[in-house]
Amino acid sequence: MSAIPQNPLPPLKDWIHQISFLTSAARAADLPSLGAGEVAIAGRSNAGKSSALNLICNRRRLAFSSKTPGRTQLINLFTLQHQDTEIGRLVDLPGYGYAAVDRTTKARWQRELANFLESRISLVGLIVVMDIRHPFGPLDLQLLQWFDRRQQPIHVLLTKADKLTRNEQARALAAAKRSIAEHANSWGERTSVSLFSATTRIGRDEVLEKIAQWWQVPASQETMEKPKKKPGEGIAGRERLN
Ligand SMILES: Nc1nc2c(ncn2[C@@H]2O[C@H](COP(=O)(O)OP(=O)(O)OP(=O)(O)O)[C@@H](O)[C@H]2O)c(=O)[nH]1
Ligand SMILES: [Mg+2]
Repeated sequence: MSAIPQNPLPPLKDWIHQISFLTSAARAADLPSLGAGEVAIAGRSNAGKSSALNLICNRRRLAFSSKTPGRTQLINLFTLQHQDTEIGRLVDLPGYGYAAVDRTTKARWQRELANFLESRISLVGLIVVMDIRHPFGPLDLQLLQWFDRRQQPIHVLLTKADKLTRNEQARALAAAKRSIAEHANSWGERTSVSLFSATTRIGRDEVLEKIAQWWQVPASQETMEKPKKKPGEGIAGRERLN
């Protein structure tokens, strides 16, 4: 009996908009545990995480973005399915460093975040969203340390790049690369960085390439025609629902 040919996956950038909300939880322990590879999106409060997620997915209000810092206080899970298979998940994490919450709440959020980043089994990669004007603050570095135990890839988005001139953007990108190189013996080794703006849409293709790599799916027509997997890239053991 001949095998039934399976439909190939379309390039991710053409269908990631089909992603849908799965669930929210205040505590990592309350999230569904089994699932496809998860890419978490973390960053300081108000850095632009939800806006980045919306642009990545080409959706206006998948995640709520807001002028009020601290808006995202829950862990929000989004799922992308192709036919009956779950391909990947995106996780919008609560922002850290929001000044206007009391210390107990802040400590609780930080504990949840640390717990999630250190022990969430299905994570395959981390996107850290940083305001291009204030990247690599102490809390960002702390987050990168928490995640470092996993030895997994990280991509930094220097967002709100539209607030700077081209020259300033280039300087900020070079400075970010230097900050990463300073940690070449730990998380820096696995970290890439790019400019991003939810307003001008720059950087979308680059971050989609990363997500596609981490989910092990084709990113664009070009990557389908020219597979360019480097040795050691891609995450083994992606979990599937079925
Ligand atoms: N100019 C500009 N503004 C942006 C960009 N991304 C986000 N913003 C604005 O920054 C503010 C915060 O954006 P959010 O996407 O809600 O940020 P967040 O990190 O999800 O915030 P919390 O969930 O509160 O931690 C909003 O007013 C956005 O419109 C960008 O690329 N350029
Ligand atoms: Mg948010």
